[in-house]
Amino acid sequence: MISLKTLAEKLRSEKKVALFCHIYPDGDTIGSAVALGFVLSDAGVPADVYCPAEVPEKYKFLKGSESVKTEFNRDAGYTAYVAVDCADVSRLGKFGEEFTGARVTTYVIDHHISNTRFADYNYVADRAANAENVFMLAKELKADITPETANALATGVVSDTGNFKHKNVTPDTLRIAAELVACGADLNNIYFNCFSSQSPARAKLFGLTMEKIRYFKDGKIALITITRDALGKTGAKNEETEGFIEFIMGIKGVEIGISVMETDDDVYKISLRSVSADVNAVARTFGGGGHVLASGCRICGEYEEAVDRITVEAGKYVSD
Ligand SMILES: [Mn+2]
Repeated sequence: MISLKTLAEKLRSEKKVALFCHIYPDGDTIGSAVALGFVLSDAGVPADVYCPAEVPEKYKFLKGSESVKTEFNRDAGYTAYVAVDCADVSRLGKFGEEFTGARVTTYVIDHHISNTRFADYNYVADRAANAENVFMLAKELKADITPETANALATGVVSDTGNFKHKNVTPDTLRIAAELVACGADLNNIYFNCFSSQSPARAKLFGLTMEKIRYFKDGKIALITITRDALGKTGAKNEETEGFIEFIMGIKGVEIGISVMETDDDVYKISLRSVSADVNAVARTFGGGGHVLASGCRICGEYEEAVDRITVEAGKYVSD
């Protein structure tokens, strides 16, 4: 693990940098990477942002998101690769091999406690959003925080804190948010784009999904299932299910929320949320991880079997 100061010094000495977002891109990985691109450019180091998937519709309002690339250009003369908001190399998706086999210096800038430190230089600080780490780095680099940079960073903070309502919010989160607003971040616009604005297809999928909530452990565990069939029927995209799991956490008595998304035949992407239980530990049992109150993993197998395995494991962490 390196200090912020060392990270800033090392990055400043690079000639050109490739920044990588994670699979199933969220507002924090996109916002952090786009902002870091602006910050590094301001510090005299040109940077390109790569994402293993298209930038989700809801983040396209961000200036800089239009330049995010999905196909890697190895001949661009990069001297360094930086993974942004990625807890482990699998989060890089199709760029994983390029990153691990890199002949250039690799860096990790992340905020997940489960981070595996898979780069040459790793900066991992347990802040609510990785965008906060990028903000601290920008200050260390004495880079100009333009309204564009502030909006990208604030999007990271807003999206990883559920608009400042998750338990991960600290006084520092709010102090950083205040500075971002002072630099021109428009929180109202960010909230609308990240949380409020939705397609009719998403609204329909929401209805179908919530109609079939399943309960375990006397209602202490609530589980939703997002099938490919429902996605197909409604026309909603996988990424549009963001926020579904937060909704079930509002159900009285629920301590752990589980979302089971069918991504392939007998392959399920599991997301976990909790009021206080350590769902990072639950996810780790299945080779995943994340944060204490929000984590995820993947389970392969038949649907009922996958549900059984995850609910039995999560059941060990609910109150008696
Ligand atoms: Mn994040």
